[in-house]
This record gives sequence, C-alpha cells and structure tokens, in this order.
Amino acid sequence: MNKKMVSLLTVSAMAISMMPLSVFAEEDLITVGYAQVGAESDWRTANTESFKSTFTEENGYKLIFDDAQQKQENQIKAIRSFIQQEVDYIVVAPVVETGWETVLQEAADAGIPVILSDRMMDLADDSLYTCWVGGNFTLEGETCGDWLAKYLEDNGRGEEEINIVTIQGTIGASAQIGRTEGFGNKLAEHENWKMLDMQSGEFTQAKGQEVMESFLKSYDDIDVVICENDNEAFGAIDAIKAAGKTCGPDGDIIVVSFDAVKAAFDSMIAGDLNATFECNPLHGPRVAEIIQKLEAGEEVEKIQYVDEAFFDTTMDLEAIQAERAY
Ligand code: GZL
Repeated sequence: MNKKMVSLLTVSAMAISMMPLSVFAEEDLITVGYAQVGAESDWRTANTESFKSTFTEENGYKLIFDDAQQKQENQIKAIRSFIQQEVDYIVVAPVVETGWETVLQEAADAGIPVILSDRMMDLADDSLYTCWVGGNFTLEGETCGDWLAKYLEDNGRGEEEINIVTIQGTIGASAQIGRTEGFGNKLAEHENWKMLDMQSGEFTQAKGQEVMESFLKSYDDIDVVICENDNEAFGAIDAIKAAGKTCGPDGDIIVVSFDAVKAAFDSMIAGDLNATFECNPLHGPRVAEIIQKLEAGEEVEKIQYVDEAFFDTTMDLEAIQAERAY
C-alpha cells in the first residue's frame, strides 16, 4: 500500500475516533421535557446547566427544554406542548406551588410521568407527580436563624435589640415559603429580634437592590438583612453601599443569603456578605437516576432532599470555592 493510502487511512481513522459516540439510535432515546422556571439567578443557571449536561444524546436522552421566564402560564403551555409531543417524562421546576392540578391531570391522562425538581407543588392528589427532588427550604431558614443567633452571641450582641428586614423570593415559591417559615421559627425564639419588614425581591439582583433601597429609606437602624437568594444579596449590598453604609463582618449591616453560588463566595471573600446557606442546584444527575430506576420498573422515593451546608467568613472560603462545582 503506498504512503498516500496509509496517510489517508490514518487521517480517516483519527476522524472517526474523534466523533462523539452516540451509541443510541434516535428511536431508543428517552425524551424528557423540562419546564424550567426561567434564568433569574446564578442558581437557576447552574440548575439549567446540570440538566443540559446530563440529558444528552450521548447519555441516551433527547431533552426538550423550555424557559418560562418566571411565568406560570408559560410553564403550563410547555407541559401541554410536551404532552402533544408524547415525551417519555416531564420534569417541572414549578415557579409557584399552586395552580397545577388541571395540567398535571392532562399529563396523567396521557400516561406521562411527572417528576418535580427544585420547588414543590401544593396538590390535593399527590399521585399526580411521581416524585420530587430538591432542597429542604424550611431547614435552610432555620439553619440561617441558628447561625445568626450564634454570630450575634460570638460578637457580644446576644442580648441586644436586633432589627431585621427580609428580602423574600418569588411569593408562593417553595423556596420563599420554606425560608420565610424556617427563619420565622427562629425569630420566635428571640424576643430581642424584631422583623421590621418583608418584601419580595423576586429572586433577582435588580429587584433586591430596589427593595433594599426602600428599606433604607424607611428604617435608619437596620442591623440584619435576610436575602432569600444570593442575587438579591448582591443587589442589597449595592444599595447599602450607595446609601453610605457598610456591610459584612465589620459593617453596619449583617447580610445573609441562600444558594451558595460561586459569586456568593466572591462576595464573602470581599467582606460584603456574611454567610450563605446552600441550596444544591445540581439536580440533573439525580433526576436521571430516578428516570433510569423508573425505566427498570423500580420504585422511587416520593420526596428526595439534596445535601446542603452553609458557608461564612470564618471558613477558608478560597479553598472551599476551588472544590465546588457551581
Ligand atoms: C431554590 C430555587 C430558588 C433559588 C433562587 O431551590 O427554587 O430559585 O434559591 C432561584 O436563586 O431563583
């Protein structure tokens, strides 16, 4: 065989070896419709990436992804579209807890299992969904309250009158309901803590800044702001600084938040954010594991909490951040 033939064969062999091996025929792919809330926060971005990197053709899936821009009517439309496309599974991260019975019944009538990811639905008939994977939002709120009590005690402020404001998440979302309830359980344990005000920041940075600006105009003695996600905290910090005040461990106002995304570590390292309470967004692999079990005819647990921690400025944040996936 002449040299030209050998080099041609070598090149084509290399080209074939570099092609992504999709060992699944089109008709064997498991089709998954994912009705995502939107793209409102760093947490949501990481959650979306977790699904898109898990539900690939190489892994045996066809993902149909919909971004509802935080509107329930768009999620309902997406679910109906998935039903029409006769997907094998529907996954929903419900923007709010109520208003799902009708469309879930349509999915049940079509014989399509529904898996809830991230936030919960408030349903009279829980047979309308197969299972739920997410964070324990009430526990997150209670852990935040316990952290604040210890932080104040450690800083000699355990008996001081403490004025608190809360920037809530999207009203009616499980994460908002749970975090507000959980922190409220701890607020009730401290008669020297006073909740001055609570308003929704819609889980966004822009709205979080707007709400904090209004709080600062209304109250001149805020000691703590509870932000129900990191992006609201970034906005609140901007508002605090613009008002000529300081925040973080050595500041006028203690700032705490939820999610523990990468940018929250940056903010703690910069001395702005005091602590963040984790809500793991990497639900893709968990949901794929559930689908594989269902495909094999196995039972799956109805409620599946993900593991969560918290992080504050007393920790080696650079080292921790370097190890984290989001
Ligand atoms: C929590 C999730 C929340 C995050 C926010 O599981 O529903 O929605 O805390 C996101 O960042 O917007």
